[in-house]
Amino acid sequence: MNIKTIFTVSALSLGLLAGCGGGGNGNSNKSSSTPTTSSQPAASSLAASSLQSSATSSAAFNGLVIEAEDYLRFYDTTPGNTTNEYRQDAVDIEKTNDQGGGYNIGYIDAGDWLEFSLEVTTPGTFSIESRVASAQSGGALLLEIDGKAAAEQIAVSATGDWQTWASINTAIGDLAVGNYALCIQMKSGPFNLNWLKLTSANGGAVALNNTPKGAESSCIHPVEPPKVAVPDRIKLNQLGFTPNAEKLAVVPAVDATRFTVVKAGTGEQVLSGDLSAGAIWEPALESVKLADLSSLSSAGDYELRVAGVAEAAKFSIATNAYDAVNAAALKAYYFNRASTELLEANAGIYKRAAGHPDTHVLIHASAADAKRPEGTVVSAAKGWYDAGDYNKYIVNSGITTYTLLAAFQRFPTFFTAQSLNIPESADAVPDILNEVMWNLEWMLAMQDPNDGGVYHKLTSKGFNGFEMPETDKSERYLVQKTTAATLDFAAVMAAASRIYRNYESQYPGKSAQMLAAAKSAWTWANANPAIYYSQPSDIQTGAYGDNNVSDEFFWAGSELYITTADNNYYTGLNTTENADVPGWGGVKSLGWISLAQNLNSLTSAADEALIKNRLDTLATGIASKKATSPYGVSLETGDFFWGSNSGALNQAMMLLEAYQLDTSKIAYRNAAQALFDYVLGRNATDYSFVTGFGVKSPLNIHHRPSGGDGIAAPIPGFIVGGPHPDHYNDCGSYPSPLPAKSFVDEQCSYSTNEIAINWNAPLVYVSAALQVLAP
Ligand code: 9MR
Repeated sequence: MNIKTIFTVSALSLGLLAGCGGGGNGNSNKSSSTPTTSSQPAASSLAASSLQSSATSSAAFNGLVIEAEDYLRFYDTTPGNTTNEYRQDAVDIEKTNDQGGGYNIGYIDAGDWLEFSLEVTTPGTFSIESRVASAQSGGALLLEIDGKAAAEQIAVSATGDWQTWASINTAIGDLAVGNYALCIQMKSGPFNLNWLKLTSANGGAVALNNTPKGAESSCIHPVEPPKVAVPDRIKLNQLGFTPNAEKLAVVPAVDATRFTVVKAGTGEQVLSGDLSAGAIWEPALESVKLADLSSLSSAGDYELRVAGVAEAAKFSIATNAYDAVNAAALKAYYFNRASTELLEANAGIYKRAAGHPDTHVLIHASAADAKRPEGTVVSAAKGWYDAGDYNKYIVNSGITTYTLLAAFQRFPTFFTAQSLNIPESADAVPDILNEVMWNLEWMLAMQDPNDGGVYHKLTSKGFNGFEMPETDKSERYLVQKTTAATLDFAAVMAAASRIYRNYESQYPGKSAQMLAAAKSAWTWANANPAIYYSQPSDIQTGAYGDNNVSDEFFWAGSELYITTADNNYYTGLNTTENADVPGWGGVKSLGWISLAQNLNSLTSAADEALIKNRLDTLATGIASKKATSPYGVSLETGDFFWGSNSGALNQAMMLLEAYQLDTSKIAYRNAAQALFDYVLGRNATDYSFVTGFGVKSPLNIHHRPSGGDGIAAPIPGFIVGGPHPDHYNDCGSYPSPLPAKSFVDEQCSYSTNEIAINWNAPLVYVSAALQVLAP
């Protein structure tokens, strides 16, 4: 980025068009480049004398066409040159199929800009025609004259293809005689830009100037550094608390030093206390104080009041505070089932037809071998859709399915008492295990019976539109067997085999089948220890790529050891591995969790003290961050990544695992409660991030069924990904660049407002755990 290039005129074929019309039709293949963010740009510039102008004479002014590729200065947010045509700086220029040929600017991202210099020779009222093409909607540009907006931002909607061109005419008003800098500010991409044409309806005339105006480009707008703010409301867990939970609220750093709590309705004061000193929480640059309401433990409805804060915060205390959110978070899996109709009796208003039978799935070239050549038809029905899309990915299914089983293993009484009203609810199996079985059956079908290897994903070639499952008829494929998918599969199957052993009469033979599947997957992975996912060129869906599988070996080895009691698996483990916060690409802690959960049945080969220590060390670190946080939560700036809410909940899950090994460590439970409070409202966005729960929750989630069903309210019980500052240009603008505030409740925001099965799973675990462990 910001590559300053020596530019010679001989390298150019200068476009000297004076008026192009009509839309070309092309088929160039284009996608937007990987975005990077950057600080304030420094302009790159051309030698002033190196360009010729394409101005027409002012005597008979018929319009001035400015070829986009003939900019004088530019800024490009992405490093490198994707196309290497025409000029070799960071701007991506490609040949155009538009009428008149030549070149267009492509791979446009928000933040890019191009600068030209105009010489108005006769005053007049001017318009600018922008020649654009895009296969997607959502592009936008802003025309600036001398650094000031010359018109409203121009939306670039889809033209049908990257080389199907359309003109957008924009009035820019009066210009007097003189020299002006024209800036094309790219406000959101991707789209392509071929040229701009200036015209005047009342006799004005303008020519191109080859010298950029001023030493400093007026296209550069200094970015105001975000300022510390005092929030305008109290933030707390919008679902309330169980009686013995630590109950913290974040309060704006107003002058008041005390808080009071009154009973809702009667106004009777039941508690008052000191607020903590004001401090700034860095991820949101918010100046806040903390109110500790923990000494209040009687069930009821309350209001927290602080002088100087306009609105009191309502909250409640109940022993079953998290029953409903837990059941909804689990029921969300039912709503994301593939290959089945959702009946009104179970799904209510969210009933829908069956989609994606997945009984006719093709082996993709990347997965072909002698026994299953490309195009072989395989059946791999059932399973859950991964997220807002309709594809099914083994790596992400691995951690998801396991986390639900781990929740059941820890809290069997809680889950056995629960009824989700799913089709299997009447049987003798806890609903959570019925639901998990829906995905396990699909996972089993993802193993190649010929060699034990497991396909990475079942997917269509690209993401389909926002339609209901039954209307998506895209061909679906099994793509590439990988070591990561095979090991995740082995781990889940070994763990599931232990749990479903107790349900042999309901699932005859399943436990044994799963263990055998785990073993053959393990064998394949050891024979193929480094086959990493590589996205084939014709596939565009989620990658879940992972080039380090030491953690997957650790997890799978741990599960096979626990299930088989074969010491060879344990001695093969790299027990120098520490525990960390798990995620789809980092799963070693799932092994540590299982070892901890099964301490009573491990062979003497296992080092009990070591296992406990691994979890305890991690929990100590997380709890100490919470202890010093102005928000009373362990999250720091680095914790705001894609799916940050699941990062928070996975931290909480690890804390709660450590707490259950030593229930004197109440700080671990409190730190977990804080993270749970965070996702349910004690955060810088004021959202409860779970659909249908809390005072203010996301309405426009990136979830195809919720977007396509014609029902305003999204399906309840899904946690959205949450704030993080890298937006991949998915939506026009975000309310703040600050990590903890970078969230928008828009369907376009797949980077912050999508839902995913691996994000819901720790919500299920943590909501059950906190209710059971702090009654
Ligand atoms: O959760 C995934 C996140 O960690 C990655 O950064 C992101 C980009 O690769 O993909 C996320 O997973 C998406 C998956 O690839 C496709 N289905 C939707 C998932 C959630 O956004």
